Amino acid sequence: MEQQKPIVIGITGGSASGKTSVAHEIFDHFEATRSVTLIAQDSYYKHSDLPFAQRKLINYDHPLAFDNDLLVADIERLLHRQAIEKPVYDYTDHNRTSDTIHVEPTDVIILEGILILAEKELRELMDIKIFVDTDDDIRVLRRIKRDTVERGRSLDDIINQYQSTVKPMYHEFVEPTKRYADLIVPEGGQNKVAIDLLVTKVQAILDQRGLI
Ligand code: UZR
Ligand code: MG
Repeated sequence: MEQQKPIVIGITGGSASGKTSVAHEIFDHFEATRSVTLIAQDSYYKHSDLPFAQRKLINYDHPLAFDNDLLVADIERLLHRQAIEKPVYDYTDHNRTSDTIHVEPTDVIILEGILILAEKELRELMDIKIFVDTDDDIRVLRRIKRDTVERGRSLDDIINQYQSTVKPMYHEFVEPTKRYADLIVPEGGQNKVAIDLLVTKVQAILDQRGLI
């Protein structure tokens, strides 16, 4: 019998909105019982040959910063039950590394990133589209905490980036994609009711497709 189409869940929202947390909550729920893959659009930032000082200045919040062609191709491969070599991005170096991670096809594919709904081709591959909506002040505070600890940034760098690209690009490109979402989830990973509803819906689609 031909295998049923895997389910693709898209999770977007501004930087530090809680996308990754929502994605992990769903991942953790299904991991024990079936195959799940988590793909971050961040892994698909374009490779750059520019020197570090110039790479630092790239606008990483613009749709053109991503290699969306490769991302679409990889999701399509997974949908055809073929394995992919997922790129690995290094935030401290502002570049893609030469490593890749081998990813086998799975029944559930969770795709998360700031601009996944900005791309029509990507939207069309998703069964459920979620926008995580968290106030700007909360996001900037989270971003300061995260980027100093996890991404090797100084407070000055974070503030400069926020003012020069993160905030304007959020309003120009990210926030307008809310219109494409099936569901708007306030406050990300803390929202247990929304996560329960999502998990139930994902399960219903899996059952419907006979992916049990
Ligand atoms: P999330 N980003 C960097 O700061 N440096 C890079 O080399 C690549 C990306 C940031 C990017 C964006 N922007 O706001 C954020 N800037 O990573 C997206 N400036 O990641 O959604 O996890 O916050
Ligand atoms: Mg994230």
